[in-house]
Amino acid sequence: MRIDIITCLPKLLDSFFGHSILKRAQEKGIAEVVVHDLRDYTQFKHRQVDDYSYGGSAGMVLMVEPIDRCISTLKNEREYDAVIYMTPDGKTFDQQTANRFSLFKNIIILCGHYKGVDERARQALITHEISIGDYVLSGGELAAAIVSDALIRLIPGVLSDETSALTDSFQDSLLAPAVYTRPADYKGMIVPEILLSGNEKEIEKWRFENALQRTKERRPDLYDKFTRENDPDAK
Ligand code: 6GU
Repeated sequence: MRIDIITCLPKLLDSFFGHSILKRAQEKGIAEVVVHDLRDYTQFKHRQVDDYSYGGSAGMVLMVEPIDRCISTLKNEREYDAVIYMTPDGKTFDQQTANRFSLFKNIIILCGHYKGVDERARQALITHEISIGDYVLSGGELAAAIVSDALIRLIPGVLSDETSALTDSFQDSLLAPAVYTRPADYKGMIVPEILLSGNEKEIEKWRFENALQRTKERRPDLYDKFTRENDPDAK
């Protein structure tokens, strides 16, 4: 997968993609993240990429022209499956969307800033508008990093234990069960005995029940959805 990220703050993203799983995925050639500075695509002096909003509402708006030039340059180089704009008024990102997007070969992610981007850039160039939740960030960079991380870790070969992405919270609409490591007794807090038993079938059963219980307590909305979808008498 290749992800091209367009931003006015490229330095904000460099360190994030230069570390851990994301760095290794890039070294293995499984994923490639290329960060583009929107200011390289403007024809205005002082590398200006934003301007006052027509009609006079507060805040600066990213201009359509440099965005168009940057996206057009990329599209001339290869085909893209999606051009995603990170915006708080987009569709809320979730694991299902991550699964779907992780199958894409090439994507562009445009980071908004200030008061957003000129509406014409959204209409003419963007295929998907994505938010990461109901709160406002000062820019789309962190959101783009979050979406990229969620996609890249799903690509086969990125995680060393390939099954581990399948057992994530949300992957089967339940939260993940509790996990423990050594020591088995820490200050009197003991690991559930079944996990030390070596009985794989019983352990699997314990994990499922733990996941179910946790989901019921922490996310009743997910729990209700899960029980509805898995109730043989329903529908
Ligand atoms: Cl994608 N961008 C910004 N600026 N704020 C957000 C967001 C995105 N998602 C939630 N809040």
